[in-house]
Amino acid sequence: MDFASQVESALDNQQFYLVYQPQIDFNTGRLKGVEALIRWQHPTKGMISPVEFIRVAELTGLIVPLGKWVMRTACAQAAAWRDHPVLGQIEISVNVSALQLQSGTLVEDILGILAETGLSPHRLVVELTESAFVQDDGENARIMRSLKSAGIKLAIDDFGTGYSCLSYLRDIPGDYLKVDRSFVLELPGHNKAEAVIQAIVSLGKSLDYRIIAEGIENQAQADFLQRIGCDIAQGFLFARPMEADALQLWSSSPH
Ligand code: G
Ligand code: G
Ligand code: MN
Ligand code: NA
Repeated sequence: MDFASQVESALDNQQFYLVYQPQIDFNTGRLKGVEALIRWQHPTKGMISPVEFIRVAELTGLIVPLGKWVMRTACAQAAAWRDHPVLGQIEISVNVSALQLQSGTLVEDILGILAETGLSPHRLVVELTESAFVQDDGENARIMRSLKSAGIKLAIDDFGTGYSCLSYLRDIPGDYLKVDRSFVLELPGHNKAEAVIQAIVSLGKSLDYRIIAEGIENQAQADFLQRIGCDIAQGFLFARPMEADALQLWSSSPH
C-alpha cells in the first residue's frame, strides 16, 4: 500500500490521535490555552511524525478530511472539558493547512463543527502558518475575516519564516503572532536573533497582536522573552504535548 493510501486507511482505522501542549500567560502564570497536535500511531512502523504525513496529505487532498477530523476531535474535547475548573475556560488552538483554505468549505465546516460539539467560537483559535499568506490574492484574508466575524480567533504560526509581505498583518484580523521556534532556539546571547525577535514583538504589539513564543526549552530563553514583552509561552520548559487525560492531571497539579 502506498503512503497516501496508508494515511487514508489510518483515518478509517482510528490510528490518529491528538495531543495538547499548554500555552502559559507570562504575566499571570496561568494556562491560557492548549495547541492540539496530531499524532499517528502506525501499527507496524510506530510513531510517525506529522512532518512526514501532513505534506503527503496536502499533496493528495487528504488534508481536507484529515483536517476536519482534527478540528472535530479538538472541539469535541474542549467542549467535554466544559465543567473542568481550568480546562473549561481555556482556548484551544488548531493548526489549519493553507490547502484547507482552498477547499472552499473551511468556514462552513468549522461553524458546523462548533454547532455540533457545542463549543463556543471564542474558545477556538485557528493557527495558520505565515506562508499561507504568500501570494494570497485576498481570498485567504477574506476567509480570515469570516472566521473572525463568527467570533473565532486567529493565530499566525511560524512567524518570521514565511517570506510573506508584511502588509497582510494589517489586512487580516489576527489575534496572536507565534514567533517561530528557530528564532527562540538561538536565544539568548545571539545578538542578531535577539534583535529579530525584539523587532517581531514590537511590530506585532503595535498592530495589537498578542505574541506567543514557541519552542522555549530553558529558563534563559523564557526570561529574555518575558523581558522583551512576549505575552504567552509555549515549550518543553513549561510542558510537553500531552494526551487529554495527562493534561487533565497536569492542570490540576502545581507546576
Ligand atoms: O507536534 P510536532 O512538532 O511533531 O509537529 C510538527 C509539525 O506538524 C508542526 O509544524 C505542526 O504545526 C504540524 N502539525 C501538527 N499537528 C497538525 C495538524 O493537526 N494539522 C496540521 N495542518 N499541521 C499539524
Ligand atoms: O509548526 P507548529 O508551531 O504548529 O509546531 C509546533 C510543534 O513544536 C509541535 O509539534 C511541538 O511538538 C513542537 N514543540 C513544542 N515545544 C517545543 C520545544 O520546546 N522544543 C522543540 N524542539 N519542539 C517543540
Ligand atoms: Mn502551530
Ligand atoms: Na510554529
